[in-house]
Amino acid sequence: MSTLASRFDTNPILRPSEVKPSRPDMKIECLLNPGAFRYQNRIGLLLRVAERPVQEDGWVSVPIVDPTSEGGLRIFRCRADDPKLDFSDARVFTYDGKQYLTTLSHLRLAWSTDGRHFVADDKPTLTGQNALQSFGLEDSRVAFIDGRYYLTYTEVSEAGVGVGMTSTADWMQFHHHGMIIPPHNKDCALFEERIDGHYYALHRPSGVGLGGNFIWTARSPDLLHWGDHRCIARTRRNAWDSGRVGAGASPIKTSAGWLAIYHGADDKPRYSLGLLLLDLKDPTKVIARSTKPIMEPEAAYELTGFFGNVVFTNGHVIDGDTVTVYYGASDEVICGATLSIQTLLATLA
Ligand code: MAN
Repeated sequence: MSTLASRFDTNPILRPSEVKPSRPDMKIECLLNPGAFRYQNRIGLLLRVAERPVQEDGWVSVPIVDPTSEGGLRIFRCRADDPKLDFSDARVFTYDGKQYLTTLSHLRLAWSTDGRHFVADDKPTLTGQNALQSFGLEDSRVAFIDGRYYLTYTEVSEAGVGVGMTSTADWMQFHHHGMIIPPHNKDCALFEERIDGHYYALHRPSGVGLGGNFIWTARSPDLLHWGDHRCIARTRRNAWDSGRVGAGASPIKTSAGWLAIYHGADDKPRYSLGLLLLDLKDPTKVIARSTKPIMEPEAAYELTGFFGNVVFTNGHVIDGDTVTVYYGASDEVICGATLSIQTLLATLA
C-alpha cells in the first residue's frame, strides 16, 4: 500500500448497518462521501445516506421525492426482466429511455469527540424537498466562512444535476439558498476566505460533446452569484484521471499555495485522489498537479462494495500539519486516513 496516507486501523468507521433508515420500509444500501467540519469541540460529518425499499426478488424499486405523495415519497417499481430496463451500472439505470438513480440520498449528521468514532443522528438532516431535488441530495462539502457553515451539495432530479447551497451557524437552524449553479454541475468546494475581496469556488461542469468533466474556478461577491468561470484542470489521456476530475473539500491554505485534494477517475472507472496547488493570490493559476495519485483503491473495503474501486473525498479537517481525510470507499462505507501536508507538498516539488 502506498505510504502517503495512513488509513485508520478501525476502517470502515461507519457502515450502512450502523445507521437507522429514514423510514421503516427503507433499507440503507450505502453511506458515502461525507462533508467534515469542527463544531464546539466535536468533529461532525455530513454523510450521504443512500436508501431504497428492501428489494423483492424479480423487481426493481426506487424512491423518488414527491411532495404530493404520502410521506413525500413515491416508489418507482418495475420487473427486473422488463426489456425496457437497462441495469448495467449499480448507481443508475434507464427505463424506457429515462434515467433513474438506484437509490435516493439524503444528508445526515454524525458526531465524534475523537474524530475516529462517529455516531450518526437517527433522523436525516437535509432531504430533497422540491422538484430540483426529486432524486435526492448528495456529496456535501462544508466550508466555514465568516462564522457560518456553508454546505454545497448536489441536487439531483430529472431536470439534471446542479449545486445547491444551505447555510447554518448552529447545525439546528438552516437557511436554504436554492440552486446556486445549474446543471450539469457538481463537486462545488468553496474557499474558506476571500481573495482580493472575492469569494472563490471550485466546481465541475460536465461538457456534452466538446469539453468533459473538468475542474473550474468561479468567483462571487456574495456566494450566490458566480462568474468569471475558468477551466483550470482537465482530464489527462492514459492517466489515472483520464475519465473525470472533480474537487474535494475546501482547498487548504499553505505558504506554498492553496492545496486542493481532488478526485480523478480513469475510464474503468476507478476513483483515486490527487493534488492541485493553486496560487495564493490568484487561485485560477495552477502551480503544480500530482502526476501519481496520493491515494488509490487498495484496501479490501475500497476494492469491493456497492460500486467497487472507489476512494472519493469531499471532507477533511486540519490539525497543524495533519489533514484527516474522510472518504467514501466503494460507494458503501465511510473511512478515514491521515496525511502530512508538508509531505503532500513535497510530492509536487
Ligand atoms: C453519478 C454517480 C452516482 C450519483 C449520480 C448523480 O452517476 O456519482 O453516485 O448518484 O451521478 O449525481
